[in-house]
Amino acid sequence: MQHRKLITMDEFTIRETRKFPQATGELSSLLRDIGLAGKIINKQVRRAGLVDILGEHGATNIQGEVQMKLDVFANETLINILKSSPDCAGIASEENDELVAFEDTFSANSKYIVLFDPLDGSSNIDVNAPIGTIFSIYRRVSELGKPCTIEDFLQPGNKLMAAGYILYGSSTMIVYATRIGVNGFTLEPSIGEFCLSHPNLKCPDNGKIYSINQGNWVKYDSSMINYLNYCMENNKEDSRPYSHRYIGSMVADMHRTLIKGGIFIYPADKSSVKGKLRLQYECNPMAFIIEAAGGKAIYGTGNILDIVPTELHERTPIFIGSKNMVSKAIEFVSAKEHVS
Ligand code: AHM
Ligand code: MG
Repeated sequence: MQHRKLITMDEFTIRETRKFPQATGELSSLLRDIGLAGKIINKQVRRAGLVDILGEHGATNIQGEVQMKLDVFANETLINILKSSPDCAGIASEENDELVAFEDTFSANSKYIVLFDPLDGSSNIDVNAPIGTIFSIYRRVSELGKPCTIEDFLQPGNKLMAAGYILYGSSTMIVYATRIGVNGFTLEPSIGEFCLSHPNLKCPDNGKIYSINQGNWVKYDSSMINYLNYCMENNKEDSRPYSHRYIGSMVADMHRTLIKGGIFIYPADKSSVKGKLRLQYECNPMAFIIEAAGGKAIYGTGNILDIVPTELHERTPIFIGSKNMVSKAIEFVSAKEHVS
């Protein structure tokens, strides 16, 4: 095949599918649908700062349509696109209390279900800081030909087929992982295509950045305090003290962690005994991506990906990033078993 420098995500997913003669192309086509939703959401995100001069959210625009809040818009965009996709049997979203099973014949015969956080870190919108969409794809376990069921959505992360995120940052990127690796694509706005820019991403085994909301210090237990003191101590051998970076937008903090190495932590604390972040919408997909890139993700003593969820909107503490940094954190953090 002739070497081509510019590879779009669509072209890439088709090439990847061809490596597996038994593959039907359904997973690739689902990833392309999510990429399409990402482009539509991106278009609205890029106009977010103009809302005040073009009309408040909730106000009626020139076309007579009521303007939606961005997170609601992102949620509806993903649901509508996946509903019309022949490859998705149903979805669960951080924004919806219940799962949505698509009941038409095509959808009922689809193999896959999708979970997503449509616009994570949305409190950052007001200050023009990066935000993101996070998604996970599982093969359903319920009977084909019928609507999907809750069992499809309560699978542990180690059953994921693919997961990824779209980062609306200084540029817009989609990064997704399958069992064969992690690849990143940057949106080239002039042609409206995600182009392969970060092939075969690997998370460095070590890093120099720790990322946590240190403002919660008074709520942390002594093991967390000891670990944070370790991060801030001088040590020439492993370049401590580490730098502290915390955007407060998981997708942005995790993207930096994936590329540069480091550790991202959202621990349990005295007021949130299971932490803040959601297992199925935030932690599992990020854990799957980081592990596919050679990193590590734990909740305490065990791996995030091994937690069997018991409800749709479960939370878990998370320590995720460069494998050596996460291993070091385990030494400090008193084992807090995940309680579902
Ligand atoms: P959200 O789903 O309501 O946007 O909350 C998730 C976000 C993450 O992106 C981020 O890592 C975390 O919440 C920040 O929380 P905090 O402000 O407590 O540090
Ligand atoms: Mg979120």
